[in-house]
Amino acid sequence: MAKGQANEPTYSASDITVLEGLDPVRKRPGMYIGSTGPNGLHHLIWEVVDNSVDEAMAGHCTRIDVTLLKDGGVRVADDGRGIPVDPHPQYPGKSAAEVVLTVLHAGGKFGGGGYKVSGGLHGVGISVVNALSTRVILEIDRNGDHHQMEFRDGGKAQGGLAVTGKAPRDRTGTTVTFYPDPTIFEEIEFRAQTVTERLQIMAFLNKGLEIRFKDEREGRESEVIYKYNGGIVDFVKHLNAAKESLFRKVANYEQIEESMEVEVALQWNTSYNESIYSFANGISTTEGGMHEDGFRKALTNAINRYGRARNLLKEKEDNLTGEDIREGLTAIISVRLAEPQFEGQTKSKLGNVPMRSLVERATNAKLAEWFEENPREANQVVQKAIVAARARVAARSARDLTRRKSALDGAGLPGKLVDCSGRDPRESEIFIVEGNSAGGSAKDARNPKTQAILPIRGKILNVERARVDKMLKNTEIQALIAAIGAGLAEDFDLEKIRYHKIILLADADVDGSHIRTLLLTFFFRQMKPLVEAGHVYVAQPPLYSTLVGKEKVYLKDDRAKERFLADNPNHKNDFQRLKGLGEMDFDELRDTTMDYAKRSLLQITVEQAALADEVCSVLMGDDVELRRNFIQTNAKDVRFLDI
Ligand code: 0RA
Repeated sequence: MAKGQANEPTYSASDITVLEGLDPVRKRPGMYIGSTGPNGLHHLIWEVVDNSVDEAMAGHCTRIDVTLLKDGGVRVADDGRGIPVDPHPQYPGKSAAEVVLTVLHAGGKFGGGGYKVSGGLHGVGISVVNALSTRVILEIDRNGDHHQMEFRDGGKAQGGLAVTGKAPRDRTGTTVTFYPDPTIFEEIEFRAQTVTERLQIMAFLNKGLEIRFKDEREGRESEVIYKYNGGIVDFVKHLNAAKESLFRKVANYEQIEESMEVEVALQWNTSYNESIYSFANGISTTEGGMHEDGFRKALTNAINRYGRARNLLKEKEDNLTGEDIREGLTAIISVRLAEPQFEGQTKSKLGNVPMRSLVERATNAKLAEWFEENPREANQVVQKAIVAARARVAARSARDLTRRKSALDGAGLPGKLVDCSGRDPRESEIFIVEGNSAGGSAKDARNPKTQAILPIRGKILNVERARVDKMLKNTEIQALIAAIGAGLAEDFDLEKIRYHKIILLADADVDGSHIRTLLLTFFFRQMKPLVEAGHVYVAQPPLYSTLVGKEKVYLKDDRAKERFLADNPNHKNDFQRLKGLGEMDFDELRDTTMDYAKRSLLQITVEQAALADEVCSVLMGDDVELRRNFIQTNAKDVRFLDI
């Protein structure tokens, strides 16, 4: 019988099976931790650490140690009050601690105040970690005793909680050691960087809390301590460390009401990007929400009021827009509330309406006060926003001009472009070539029906360092935009691209690497969908060639050469070193970059483009030490991204 018809039996309470214990978690792990991939695996750590952080937020814990053990386990130790060890009133014969680890959603504090981390996938309880582990060891120091208990195979208690000795003098705290179940997870290897990134943010968000990370795994030993007495003020300083801040001070204010609190820290830098990061109960809200809305609205309001009051903005002038004001802004908004509602596609948008009003009121009152107390800084912010507003108007007219131009003179293609004759973008490619001479050889070697050539002169503009209006005045940039034919930034329309392969052709030396980095930054910042859809490529001209009989064989680099020699021990050690694009002859250029069958192209990923962007943004910073560290860890090339 179809569902919902009149005589369908009705359900009564007795029909609903009460799911006991942890079986449901093992049956549908995704419901509790999101996935059984790397995200879900790391979620186990977050779950345990969140409990310790809750204890810190309640004012009872000052230090958390997270250790990746040699044998694949994870240990999280805190110096909180220790999970209660006395018998649980509702579960005869069981300690409260055992209940916390074996009953779903029993992880919360029994009564008492404080904000529990309880949104989205968080706050499901340590019992979930127990359910998804082959082994869990629980240790509690409380009432002067050291207690211990073990669970196996998805949370089966191996005897009860037992006193195994004395606690170290005056010590209280909880230590949870767990081993993820390999039959549940696709992979059970933790990634240190994923863990440390998160721990560092937790330390920033919990002022004064010391979080130590230790990797004891063989060959990967490392140790790091995060402790920030300045909290989110230190977070802002950290984010701006690689940039040039507009002034030294970091504005900071907080407001606490009955069941909600907000803390904000902000500073401007001389860049043109906005970096606002918001959190609710320590959880990153990447989709924004009420707290961000309230902040933005009040920030715009406070700056305009200040500008008017000080006559920095004249009567006849328009108000500054939020966008102008947020240019170069780095801000952290951290809120805590009793029952956070996480909404949106990725459940990372805060939905609690009263939070908007709290953040708005706090910002209107306290940020305005900060501006009054720091007039020099406030003036700088207003001046920067005024310049941004002018640039915005200039950029609009520059963009309109570009648009009108292309509407008027047909395609409006740049004079330097050697276009292909074919009109199907799917079959067309454009080579962006460094220098005019290389452009000339490329023109001879190409297939004129499908391959276009755009020579560009030397180094293009670093778009990280220039505002949109300046960028649009640059002739090389103009040529790029016009040739690709799909606009830029918000107006970029992937449907309109004139070529499906945008191929960067530059030498394998430092200069070539520099120009590639600048171009990738441009595409990443201004035509991101192009990168995301995989239309951007780098041609990799080989370093060597050699003759096998009459056929010329190309070898990418020294490794390829060695491998070739190993495979062909009788080959005469006679290799020609190719000097670079400018000096390649017609055949060489055709074989290595133009000929579909022989050439080697590297499709650029979003990650690679993002890295190029970071290289550009770091290179403009003043912090030499940070710059050196960044380049050493991220870019093979000493100066630029080497792909
Ligand atoms: C329930 C009640 C109390 C503390 C905790 C749980 C607690 C849980 C975890 C998990 C990791 N570390 C933890 N620390 C504490 C309050 C106990 C009291 O009132 O003394």
